[in-house]
Amino acid sequence: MSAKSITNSHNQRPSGFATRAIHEAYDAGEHGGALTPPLHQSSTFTFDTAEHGAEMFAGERKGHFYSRISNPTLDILEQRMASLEGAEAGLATASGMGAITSTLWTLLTPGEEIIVDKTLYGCTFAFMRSGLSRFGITITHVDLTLPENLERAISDKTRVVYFETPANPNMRLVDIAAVSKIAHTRNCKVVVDNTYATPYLQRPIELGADLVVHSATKYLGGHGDLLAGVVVGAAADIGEIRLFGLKDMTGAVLAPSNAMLVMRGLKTLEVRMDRHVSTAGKVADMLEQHRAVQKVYYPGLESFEQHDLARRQMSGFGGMIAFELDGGIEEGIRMMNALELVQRAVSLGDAESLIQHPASMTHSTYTSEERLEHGISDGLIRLSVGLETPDDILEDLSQALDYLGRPRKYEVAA
Ligand code: 4LM
Repeated sequence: MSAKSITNSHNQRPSGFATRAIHEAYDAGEHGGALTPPLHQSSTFTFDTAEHGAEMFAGERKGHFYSRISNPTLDILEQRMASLEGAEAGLATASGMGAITSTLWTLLTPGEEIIVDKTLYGCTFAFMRSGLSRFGITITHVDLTLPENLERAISDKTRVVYFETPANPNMRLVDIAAVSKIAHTRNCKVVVDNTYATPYLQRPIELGADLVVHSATKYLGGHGDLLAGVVVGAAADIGEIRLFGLKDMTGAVLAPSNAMLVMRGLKTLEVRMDRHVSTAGKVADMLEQHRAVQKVYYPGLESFEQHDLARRQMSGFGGMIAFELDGGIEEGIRMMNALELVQRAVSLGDAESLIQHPASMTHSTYTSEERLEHGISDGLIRLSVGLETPDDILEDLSQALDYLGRPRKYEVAA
């Protein structure tokens, strides 16, 4: 699969990530010199003749005719995302859930099986358990952190293998190359939710995955002012998801004005991610040292169980951290309530640092037994490290942890 990408005209090398995030698929010269792509706020597109319309519907002529199928503004975003992920084609959707549901309704039919990792974002888990399963699809949860588990579980019924890496909320990683290799021996499609890492830090298609889904609401948009989703992959797969999953099954079409905002976010994705990563590294170190903190889950820490895999498949460790306190969730709630700068809110990847409690918020779609089984502890706290001045974030978290008044670790040991 080859990425379609702009190239540097002097030496023909492919343009860099940031250049493509800013320029891919747009030529100002074709739009009266407008630096920013035009906003095509139009539901429908006119035909020169009735025959022209019929040819469009028959797929005999290219072009836009109704925005539930395609739109010129979304087209630029879709091509940009395909280029950034190293995919042939892309499709924009109204939300991350719109991308996931449009994709899976397309790939699966009753009687087939989807194998999914143990840990998923709460609504993705709910869609599998209460949505897909109602329509005769078998959902099998397998611990994909050990790829050999897939080898044992996969069967002739399996059509799709689906996972997040890093996983929301406990940061578990899945070896994309190893899992894809096993899945492909049985002709299964591999779908990776790359929301946490973004294509700047991890490109699943280059590692063997077939399709990548995103909640563009998070880092891609980056400013907490929109909902959006994206799926990228082979042109044939994306064409099917567009014409069946999106057009007929979900109708989860992205508004052109929101596509503009996602494209604005993409222009600064690289610089924002560099900052998220560097501050998150400092925050993870501070948390690990703090006397009130029992365990920190951040792929960049040497103590992180899958640190070697993180170094292999990611070019940076991301901006998301999960941690548990010695005093469990009672102290977690006191700590969150003592924060002054970090905002108590779900979602992630925004300029503002955000903190939340998965068991009672984003992952309350799991029953408490399911959370136990799926590795989401009740004491886990999730932090999305924002773009504020790093020392201000560190100080706010430190003062909230100090407020718990725990003795220093060496005092406990003494
Ligand atoms: C949250 N997450 O965790 P839309 N995939 C992943 C996600 O984290 C999310 C979605 C898909 C959170 C929302 C409240 C890994 C969402 C779904 O919200 O539909 O754009 O994305 O805090």
